[in-house]
Order: sequence, then C-alpha cells, then structure tokens
Amino acid sequence: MWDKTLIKNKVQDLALWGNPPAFDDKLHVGRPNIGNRQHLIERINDILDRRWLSNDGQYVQELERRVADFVGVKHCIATCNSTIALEIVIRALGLTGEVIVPSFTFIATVHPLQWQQITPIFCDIDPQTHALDPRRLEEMITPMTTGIIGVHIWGRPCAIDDLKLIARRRDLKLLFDAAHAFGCSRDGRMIGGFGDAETFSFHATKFFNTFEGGAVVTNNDGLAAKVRLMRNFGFAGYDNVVHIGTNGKMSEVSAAMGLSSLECLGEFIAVNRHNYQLYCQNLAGLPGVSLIAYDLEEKNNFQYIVLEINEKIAGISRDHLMELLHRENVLARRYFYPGCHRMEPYASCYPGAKRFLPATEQLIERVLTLPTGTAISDTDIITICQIIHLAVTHGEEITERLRSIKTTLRTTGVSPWVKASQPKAGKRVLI
Ligand code: T4K
Repeated sequence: MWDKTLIKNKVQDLALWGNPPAFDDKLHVGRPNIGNRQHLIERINDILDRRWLSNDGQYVQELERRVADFVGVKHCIATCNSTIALEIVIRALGLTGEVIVPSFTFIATVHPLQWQQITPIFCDIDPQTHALDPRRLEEMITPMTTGIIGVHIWGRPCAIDDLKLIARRRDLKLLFDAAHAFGCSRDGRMIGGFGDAETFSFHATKFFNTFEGGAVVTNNDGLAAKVRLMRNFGFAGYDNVVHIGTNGKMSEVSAAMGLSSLECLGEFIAVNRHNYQLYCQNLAGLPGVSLIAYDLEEKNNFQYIVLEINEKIAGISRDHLMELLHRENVLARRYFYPGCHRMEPYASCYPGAKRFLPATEQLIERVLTLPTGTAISDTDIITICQIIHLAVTHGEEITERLRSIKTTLRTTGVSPWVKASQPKAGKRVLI
C-alpha cells in the first residue's frame, strides 16, 4: 500500500545525520482547519457593515444557539477562550479550598484554580484511558475539597458515571474540561451535558475553531445566568454591575469563524477519521508502538493521533523518536509532558505530588502526538508512518548512534548536525 518512491528506507538516509528532511515544509500538530472561506468573508463584511464587533453580537448569539442545539444542552455561553471559561465557571460554582484534577492535561485545566487561590490536588490517571482514575480519587478528598474537574482527554469521555457517584456521595461539584471533546458522545449522549457544567475550547488548534474561543455549557439555569453575567464584568444593564466579573466575551469575528466552521464540522470529522484509520493501518503490528483507540460505537472527533511508545519493546525512546521526526520536519508533540505537577508554580508548591502519580509519571514519558486534520495528505501520513517504521526497526542502532553523537558534542563542542545547515538538496526520492 505504501508509495515506495517516498520511503526513507535506510538508517543512513535519516535527517538526524544531516540529510535533507523528508518534508520541505514543517508538518504541525494542531494546524487549523479552515471552514467555508466564502461564508466567513461574507459574515466578516456583514460585521463591518453593521459595526457591531463584540459584546453579545448577533453572530455570538447564533453560535451559542447552534452549539447548544448540537450538544443538546439548555445553555451555551461563548467565551474568548476556554481558559477564561474555566476561570468563570469555577468561580460561578463557588469552588474554594481544594479541587481534584488530573496532572496529565494541558496546563489550562489547572491554572484557573491556582489563579483563584484554589489548591489543585493532582490525582492519578487510569493508564488505559489516560483520564482521572476514580479508584484513586476518593483517597485525595479532604474536608477542604469542594470539587472535581474531570478531563475528557483526547476527546474520549472520562469515567463520568464514577465521578458523578463520588461527587454526589461526597457533596462535591463536578465540572468537566471538555476542551478536546466537542462533537464526541458517551452512550450516545453528546459531551457537554454532563456534571454541573462542561467547557469547550475552540482554539485555532482544535478541529473546530473560532480563531480563539471557548464555551461553558450547562443545563443549570441559575449557573448559566451567573456565568453570563460574569463573562461581561457582572453587568446586568447599563451602569448596573451586580456581580464580580471579568471580560470573557467572544468577538463577532470569532463567532463568524465558528459558524463557518460549524458548516464544515462533518467534513472535518470525516477527514480526521480517515487520517486516524490510515495511521492505524500503517502502524499496525509495530512492536512497542500503539495508537490510542476510540470507541467506534460513539461519536468521536478523532482530532488527536496519540502514540504510546514502550521504549523497552520499540528499542527507541519517545524522546529520540520525537527528535528524529522533528529532523524530518514532522513536529510531533509530547502532549502533556512533563505533567502539570512538574510545571511551575506546582512543582515548587507541591513537590511531593509525584508520589501519588505513578501512572501519570509513566505515561508522560511515552506519549507522542502526530499531525492530522485537513492540512495533511495521505502521502504525508504514509511517509510519517514509514519513518516511524524505520525508527523502530532500527531503534537500538539509532539510539546508540544518537547517544554517541551527543557525547561527542558534549566533550568536543562540535555540532554533529553541521550538514543540516548546508543548502537543501530538495526532497529526495529513494529507491
Ligand atoms: N483544557 C485542555 C485540556 C486543553 O487542551 C486546552 C488547550 C485548554 C483547556 C485551554 O483551551 P484555550 O484556552 O486554549 O481555548 C495548544 C493550544 O494553544 C491549546 O489551546 C491546546 N489546549 C493545547 C493542547 O495545544 P500549545 O502550547 O501546544 O500551542 P502551540 O502554539 O505550540 O501550537 C500548537 C501547534 O499548532 C504548533 O505546532 C503550531 C500550530 N499552529 C498553531 C496556531 C495557533 C498553527 O499551525 N496555526 C495556528 O494558528 O497549545
């Protein structure tokens, strides 16, 4: 099935040793999908003609209605990004003291707590799901605990029912960071309607984007009203501030992008699904390399292609594989390394956290995320898989060579990659 003419099929061909990379242009994880360009431009012209650029404009209201309908929730409050959405809803829910969160997540799940002097208590994950492990959760609860934030990491629903049971039993608020999970379902029900509230990210790097943006979604009328107030400084009308608030509003141009992206949502998901299947086919059976599975009975957005590298079996570490791919201009990412508990201010504030996080500590050394989305072609994917095959087939040899080069660099100061800075010979065709 592979196009043999594109293969880098010998270890000595790798860009690691100064050869030209497999790709002339960098392939990014998180390259934005662009929706219907013509409709976007028409909407932007309309915004400019009407001179209504922000503050609960008509496109924001339309996007909120459409997202709420799509997800099947009563309320959607669009925000300027999902970090602010989290900050607002955490405050609106009255969370204080300690809140339980995974460490294996993007830092924006955690900062909104610390930002409001709430202590994040890092709980370990289930190594199978990469999400909060309910079996570890209860032991993290103290009299100071007021809530739990579950993360639907990679768009796969976390253990919603178990978290719900624990939250109910221990009288805790339950919030879901659904930044990755727009368009995903659990038991046929769309993510967005679970817990006290959920938050989405519509950042440029998400498969559905509003340039920057996010939303709080909830079925709780009182909470929705509060979040709406807080998003706009607490204004209840001209000159009438009735609540603490911030500026969390989404702009009209962002909403226009959102509406144009929504029109193409099915297409984006179909492309992501196709890419995922292509990666699955082309990486199948590779020892020590596994691709995370999505439950195909559910709705998925397939926006993350996540590999787990078991160095002992693959013969090459995740970091060496990433380095090798970067040299080929494949900018694979090791999301969510090194874990929030190892980042500041958490590493200094809670230096003992890692004792409770063995599964997290193991996973953060293994995970590698690959490019997908509408900006990448089948040939790109097949070539990436070919490079990974080459790396794993010759894992020990590459590892050994890399180590000795790095030792030379340390001892002599001479860059082993000096050839890489020579003028490029263009894309090479091998065999
Ligand atoms: N909760 C979770 C679980 C999250 O994952 C996130 C965000 C949040 C909360 C907070 O959501 P927001 O407040 O952002 O709405 C990126 C995104 O910036 C971030 O939104 C996302 N998660 C995270 C997983 O990925 P970085 O630091 O990796 O971004 P950066 O600048 O390295 O960009 C990623 C790649 O995308 C690069 O290779 C370049 C490419 N890119 C990026 C942009 C913005 C493009 O090709 N074009 C672009 O316009 O965080």
